[in-house]
Amino acid sequence: MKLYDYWRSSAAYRVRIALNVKGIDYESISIPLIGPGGSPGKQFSEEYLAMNPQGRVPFLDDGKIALGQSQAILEYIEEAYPDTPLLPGSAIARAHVRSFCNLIACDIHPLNNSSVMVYLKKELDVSDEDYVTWYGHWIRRGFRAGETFAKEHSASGEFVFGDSVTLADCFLVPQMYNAHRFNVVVDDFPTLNGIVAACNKLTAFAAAIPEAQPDAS
Ligand SMILES: N[C@@H](CCC(=O)N[C@@H](CS)C(=O)NCC(=O)O)C(=O)O
Repeated sequence: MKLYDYWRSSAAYRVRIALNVKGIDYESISIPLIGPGGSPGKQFSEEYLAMNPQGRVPFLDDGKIALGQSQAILEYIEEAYPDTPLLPGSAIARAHVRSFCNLIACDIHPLNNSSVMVYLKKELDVSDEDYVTWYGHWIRRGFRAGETFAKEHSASGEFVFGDSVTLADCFLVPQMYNAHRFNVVVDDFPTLNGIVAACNKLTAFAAAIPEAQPDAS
């Protein structure tokens, strides 16, 4: 199992958490997204693009499939490696978990990922200050809905969906990490903060944090 990874990629962080929760051994292959002196990263190398034309991380290769896109990767892992399920049993509960995941994966993250930041700053001359305002706006808008969702669904337990870890937690924790990285105010999301604290007490989550990765700098 090879994971093309980067310590600060929140999309790769989701996959690291899921692999750890399921106890799947994997080799992390670092694809530095920023080259020396701010030059283009290794995701744009000919060798990497030949394997993953999207030029992004994460990318997973388990010898049976070579696949990009964290959501597709996570769904594949869940189906191919069903021990320690990360999706609940009923169709309704699974749909709720996926809805929470999409809130982060489709509505928050694409507006804030590194390529958007580079484009806003370099091509549209957006200042650092305005970029941080933009970043926080999209996180807070998504988290307002996420807080309401989590309050309703986590009522019986510590995690987004009650008393066991699901894919929803794999998406929430990296997004909260990014919020802290950019000093976004998140104090008014007590349910989300409580869930993140509970997750980070688990070894699977602690081992996935960016600073614990071999390529962290
Ligand atoms: N929708 C993709 C997003 C992947 C993505 O944007 N990854 C970022 C890091 S979090 C990346 O590779 N950025 C480098 C670039 O776009 O040049 C997923 O969920 O895997």
